Amino acid sequence: APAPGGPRRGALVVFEGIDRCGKSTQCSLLLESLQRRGVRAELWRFPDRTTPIGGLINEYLQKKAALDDAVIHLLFVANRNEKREEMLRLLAGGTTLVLDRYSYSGVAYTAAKGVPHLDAGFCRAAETGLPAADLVVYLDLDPEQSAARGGFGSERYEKVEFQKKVRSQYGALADGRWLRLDASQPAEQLQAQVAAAVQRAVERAAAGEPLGR
Ligand code: DGP
Ligand code: NA
Ligand code: NA
Repeated sequence: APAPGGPRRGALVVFEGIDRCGKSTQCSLLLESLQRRGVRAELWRFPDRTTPIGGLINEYLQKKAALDDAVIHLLFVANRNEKREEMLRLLAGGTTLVLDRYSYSGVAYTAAKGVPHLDAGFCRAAETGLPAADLVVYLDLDPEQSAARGGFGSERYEKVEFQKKVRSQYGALADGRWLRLDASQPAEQLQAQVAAAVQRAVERAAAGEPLGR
């Protein structure tokens, strides 16, 4: 339970899915609805391309830099860890964090490459120490459909064949905190389901359910 009179912790809500599944739209809609209801909340995205490490990741994703698969993976991990303390501080102070991608992208995208020494077990171990999501909203979409959406194809991983492998990796990650939604639904319909689940996660966090690792 929270300390008497102390702040009620915020919830860690993570959006995951293949490229162009509609995560960014749903994240923005959610942030607006939380703020309208007076819930203190921030929206972050990973990778955070604004840090020096994020700059390297950006060059890799834009195919301006070639990097070894282990090296780029560990840069993504480092990019999450460089925000770790700030995440913990905000959550403890009562701010709900909405993340557009997080550790689950790390596991799904790197394991999808099929490099033997970078399997899902290795990727999961690399995330140890980061706070676990209270709720993962997984927006499930057929890669053929995401490919038909605007902008698909410009960055490194945006190829239908690879996205199919990412989707199957995501399929193996689901646990009790995972809400799978059909991302082919209209955005408003999807948002209603997201908002209901997030409301429950925010209430559980405020009631003192401990943050996982
Ligand atoms: P965006 O979400 O549009 O900023 O794109 C980020 C891209 O990077 C997307 O294709 C998913 C991928 N990605 C995110 N995190 C990781 C990670 O930890 N490892 C790998 N290999 N790829 C990641
Ligand atoms: Na992308
Ligand atoms: Na995105």
